[in-house]
Amino acid sequence: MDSHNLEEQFQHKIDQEIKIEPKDWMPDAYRKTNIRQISQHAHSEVVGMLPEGNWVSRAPSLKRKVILIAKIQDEGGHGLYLYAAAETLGQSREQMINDLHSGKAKYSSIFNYPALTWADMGAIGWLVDGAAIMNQVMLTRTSYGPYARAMVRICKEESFHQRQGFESLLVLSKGSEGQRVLCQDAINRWWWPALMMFGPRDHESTNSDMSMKWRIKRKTNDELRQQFVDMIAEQIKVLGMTLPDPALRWNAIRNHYDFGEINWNEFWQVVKGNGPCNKERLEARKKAWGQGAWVREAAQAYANKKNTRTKAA
Ligand code: FAQ
Repeated sequence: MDSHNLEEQFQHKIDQEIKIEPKDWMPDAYRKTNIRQISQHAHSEVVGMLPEGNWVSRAPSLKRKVILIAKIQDEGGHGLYLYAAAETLGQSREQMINDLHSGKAKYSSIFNYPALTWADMGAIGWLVDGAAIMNQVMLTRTSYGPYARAMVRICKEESFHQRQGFESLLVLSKGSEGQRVLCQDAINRWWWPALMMFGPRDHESTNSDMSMKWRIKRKTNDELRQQFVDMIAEQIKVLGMTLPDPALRWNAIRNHYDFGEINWNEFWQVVKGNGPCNKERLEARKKAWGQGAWVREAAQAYANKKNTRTKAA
């Protein structure tokens, strides 16, 4: 069959909502963009452990410490499912990690901001995981089978993350004046970076057209961002706090909340590596990779030994 027919059949499958599986024929660009998105998603989960990891030893109670450790561990697990999903497309894990360390592969801009106070743990859970879920629920229906299936489990865990974050902020919001100030300050600092997680505006999104056609993405960056604003603008009322946006108001004609302009210059600066913590985050990942070398070597030696024994038997 010539490549034109193969592409037609491929698109027909996508349009019929039939999942694309690892051994199926797929256009090169579909494979590449899935490797790009899934690996960057995996990197985000793993780098995303760093801002919260910094607070494990300073959690205010045993209960909060246990919750935080469980959440961070989940994020590490999400990274692993996602690396495994990307490997089914023929990319080695080592190559993906090298691309992260060399700066070739991106990870979410949000993890280049510092977690300055305990209230940030709540704000990250509520706003960062909240934004992540908004995007990931859509991805449970993405066209590439292994990615879609990984997302189903990830979303279940992320919804616990979001709820624990909201509950943690709720406690602060009902606490002392000092706790209320901490809570509001964390919301103020995480709000705009959380909106940036959805990516550039649609007209600047270079990958969206093809990703929508191939149903890798099923909603655009701006659609998801609007959905997130509409959800959070209601939830903030329960906290009795405010969002740091004077332009935020309900628009009865659009049936959505209007909101202010994102600082796109800041977004692109962070994406290019010039955010407040970019260097620190990459250094931490490289150090962890180096320190983990003996674990990888030991696992490889054990696998080789097992293989030899099985063959001999
Ligand atoms: N940060 O053409 P588009 C989490 C890049 S997981 C950095 O619109 P696309 C869990 C983009 O890669 C959070 N770079 O791109 C957690 C592209 O560059 P490229 C991560 C960004 O792919 C919570 C260029 O800009 N979630 O938080 C960002 O169609 C708490 C043009 O953009 C995912 O990765 C950004 N924010 O749409 C963990 C979900 N936005 O690659 C720990 C899967 C855009 O061509 C604690 N990914 N860029 O060189 C996606 O849905 C998509 O990749 C988007 C971007 C929506 C992120």
